[in-house]
Amino acid sequence: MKSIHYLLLSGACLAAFGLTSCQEAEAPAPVLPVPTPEQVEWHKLETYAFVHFGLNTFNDLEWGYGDTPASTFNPTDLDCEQWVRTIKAAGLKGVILTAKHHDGFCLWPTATTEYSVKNSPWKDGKGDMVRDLSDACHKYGLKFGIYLSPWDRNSENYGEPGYVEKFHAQMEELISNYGPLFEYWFDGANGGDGYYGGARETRSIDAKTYYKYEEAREKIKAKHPQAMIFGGTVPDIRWIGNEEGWAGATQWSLFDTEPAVGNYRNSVYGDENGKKWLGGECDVSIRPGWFYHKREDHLLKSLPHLVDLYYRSVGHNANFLLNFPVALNGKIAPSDSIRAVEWHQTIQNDLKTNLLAGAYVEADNTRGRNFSASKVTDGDWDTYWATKDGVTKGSLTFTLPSATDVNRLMIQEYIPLGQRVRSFTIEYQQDGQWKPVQPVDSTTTVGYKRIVRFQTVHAEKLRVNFLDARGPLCINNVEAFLAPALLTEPQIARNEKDEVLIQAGDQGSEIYYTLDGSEPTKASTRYEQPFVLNQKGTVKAVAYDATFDKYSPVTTQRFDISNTSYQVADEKAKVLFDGNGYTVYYLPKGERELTIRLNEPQTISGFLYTPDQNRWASGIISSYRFYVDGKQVASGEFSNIKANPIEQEIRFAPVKGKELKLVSVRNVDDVKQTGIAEFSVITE
Ligand code: FUL
Repeated sequence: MKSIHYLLLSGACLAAFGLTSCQEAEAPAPVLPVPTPEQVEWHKLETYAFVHFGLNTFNDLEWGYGDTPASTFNPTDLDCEQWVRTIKAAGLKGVILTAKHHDGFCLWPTATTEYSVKNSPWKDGKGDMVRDLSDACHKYGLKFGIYLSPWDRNSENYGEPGYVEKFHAQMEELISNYGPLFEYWFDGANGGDGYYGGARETRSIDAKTYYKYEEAREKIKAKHPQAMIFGGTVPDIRWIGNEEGWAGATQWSLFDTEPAVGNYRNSVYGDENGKKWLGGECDVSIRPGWFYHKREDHLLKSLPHLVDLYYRSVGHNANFLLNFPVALNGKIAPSDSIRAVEWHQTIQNDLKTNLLAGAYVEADNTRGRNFSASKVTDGDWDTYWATKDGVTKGSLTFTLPSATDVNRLMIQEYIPLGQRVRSFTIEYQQDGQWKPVQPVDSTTTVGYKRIVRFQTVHAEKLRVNFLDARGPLCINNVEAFLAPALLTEPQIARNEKDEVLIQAGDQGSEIYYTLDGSEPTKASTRYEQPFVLNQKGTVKAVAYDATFDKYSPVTTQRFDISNTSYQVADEKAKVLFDGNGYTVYYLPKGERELTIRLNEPQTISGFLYTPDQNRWASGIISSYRFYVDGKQVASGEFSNIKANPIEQEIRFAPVKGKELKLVSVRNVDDVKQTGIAEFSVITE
């Protein structure tokens, strides 16, 4: 009986696929480079958290200079378990703590410097925050990681060999006492200026050699073989090249150049010809800054924004590192906790029901029965569909149990054998006709995970056509979903003529707005065309989709005095007030001062400077002085503006005046030409 059954089966195999597809076949040879088993495990984490907390928090800074006293560190209600509960509820698998940021202040009682929690009032100097957080992680089953800034603006011997010894000793304390660690972060910032034990000067080092990263790596790996090293000269993973939280749709986990030396241009996409496996990590803060600033309370990233980032990081074959700027009381603000949890719930809901469960799947080429098409739906990560040697294209066709709406497709390659797919397309069959889906972004690489979002279609069948690959195809998982609509909030801008323009994030939605501070609904004024707002005011707008009866989150935009109140000598400088961060005014070469006259004197309490928002912008101011009627009212640095070129808000004691002068003391990368995209005074 058994043998008859076998014969029948073989006959069916012969008829359906030809002989070889029904035989056991050898696995395809790896296509180099391949990830280490530890790198594979890191990819599987997908999302985890960052916490930025320290002296900066208490001094309202992004990059402390290293001169604010340790005594200013005083969280009243520090609760690392609260952080961990939030992080866990947000589905994040671990947390990386800024044990020391660029200001040099250590969150553990290190023996290497007096600049630490032991000289703060917190727990009478007996606290150890690294311990508290690692214990909390242990208790709640989260992974724990360390950020130790190489740059130290407090240390007197920064720049000399003595500092490197100290830096390694700090690392030794951290790797010896707080494991196990899943990630170790060496930040790339080396800005130069610092307190340096009172010297208050600019010091530069050669990041490639100074910190002895090769030795550091050996020490870390000896104790934490599983820890992924970020940054330095011998990393395991790479920065994605922006602090906005997204990776290119084409996303190779391969890389060639040395990330530590600052060639970040390929970072967004990786490098198909890269000789190393360096998966991308997308770091982003849930607020504009990495540290907590009360002035950013209303700038928490919206739910649609964060969900979009998930699809453009994890869905683009990269990991997502979401930062929480812990507040002054030592807790994650309730608004941030709630947002992170709703973010996680939204994604879970989007990807809840796999529509391919129970689908019949066929392939046009199969290596052997142990690599059959059904391996992509068997729920086993380590089994995969593979094509024969020399076959680098092929398609998978899924017949759905019943015709259904669908708008997401997830594909995974079996990366232990290397990253292969270069491009693919997705089609659906409706009423017997094959048509292409309309994807949100290009369908090129796959890698560990690719999630394609496309306009909802009603499909009887789905087909993935792999068009090109670096070797035989090895696909271990394909899933499809129907995610509910999530409306993006509108964008509001005011141009040089004071016209307010509101743009919807999604096609087909209606926009409603208010000018009196109330929450807009479909009963508010409908936005049809730009309108004039030639005075100070707040515009609130919402998108509404009548088909789903759904609202987007509300966008709130405050505008200060009229954009026609400013006079500039050079006509070209009008772009400073056009509400568009992509149009830039460059001062004539070598000039560093921009003078702006107001039509009438105003009481000014600050200004906003927006640097060029284009990628790889040049001419960004990093240190400034600001004058009102010839009197200097503010000076300082725009911390971290190179990596995170967001709008900068500077406040000072109110002063009445008419003539404003913004002086660039230093530009990023010391370039000669100074650029300004947007400028506004703050008069409240
Ligand atoms: C940057 C740092 O300079 C920022 O302050 C922040 O820590 C971010 C994660 O990395 O390079």
